[in-house]
Amino acid sequence: MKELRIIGVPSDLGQGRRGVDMGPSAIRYAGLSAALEGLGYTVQDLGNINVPTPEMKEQNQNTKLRYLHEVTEVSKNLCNIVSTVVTEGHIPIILGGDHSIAIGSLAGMAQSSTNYGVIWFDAHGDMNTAETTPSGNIHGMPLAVSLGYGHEDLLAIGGLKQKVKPENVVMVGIRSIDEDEAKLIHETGIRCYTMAEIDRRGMAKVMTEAIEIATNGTDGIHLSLDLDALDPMFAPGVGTPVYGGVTYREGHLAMEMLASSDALVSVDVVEVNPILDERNRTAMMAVELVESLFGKTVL
Ligand code: Z70
Ligand code: MN
Ligand code: MN
Ligand code: MN
Repeated sequence: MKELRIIGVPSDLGQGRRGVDMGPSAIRYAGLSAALEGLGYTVQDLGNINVPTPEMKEQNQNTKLRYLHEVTEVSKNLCNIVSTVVTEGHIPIILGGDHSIAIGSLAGMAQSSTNYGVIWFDAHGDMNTAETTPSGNIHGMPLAVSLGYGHEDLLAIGGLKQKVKPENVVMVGIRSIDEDEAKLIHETGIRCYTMAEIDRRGMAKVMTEAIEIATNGTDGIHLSLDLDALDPMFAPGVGTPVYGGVTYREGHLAMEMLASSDALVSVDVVEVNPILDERNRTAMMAVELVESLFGKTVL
């Protein structure tokens, strides 16, 4: 059995609201390591990556991308650590932080293979570029960057421009896309399972297809799990909650189906914000979902 490595990235540089930098602590406190050890895994926590706080003055830069320089540095460090973990044959579990950290995790994965499928579990598309972003927040851009679209500093992380191939990328849980962001989704042709489609066809069918697309000719699946994919009823502690999300049961079903696929190679768990949470519920939800992802069943 593969061993698991936990990497914390306490970054809130990719978005406008403080608190998400405490995500790794909250998820650890909710019992992540013990839960995974309880499933029989060998788990090693590698601690946190060093991340500057937003109060340290943002480096002067002529770009509307907020904290571009700092996000770039953090992403390079994460890229190196993820790459080492995967080269050693282990599965990285990368704890955010906001979703900008996925730039570094996917760059790290791409060091050993540019042939991973990606399941982007999110309310949002995260497919903005400098041209389309309404906010300047880099957490709205990581999927675009990984597909080879965006600021050259972000594309250069890890040395290759395109980290993943659009034909093996799927989005699940989508219900909030910016007007200009939609164009890039159509242009790249990535498969986007909106909440409307999940409602019509059911999570089981959607995940069967999603896993098929993400494993078709690939070396495995990277899951990027943004907790705001879940309905705020089950995951209130996120910076940008959107009504009408994935339910508790649909979320677990999706993770259980991924576990059965036996194709998971790496996972991000992002956007847990303890300041906005209720008694650490969202971090506990995150741990529960990760347990299902790594094979927890009733019997
Ligand atoms: C918006 C933007 C976003 C996560 C919000 C929001 C993006 N599309 N991503 N929460 N995880 O600012 O680009
Ligand atoms: Mn912030
Ligand atoms: Mn996201
Ligand atoms: Mn989101």
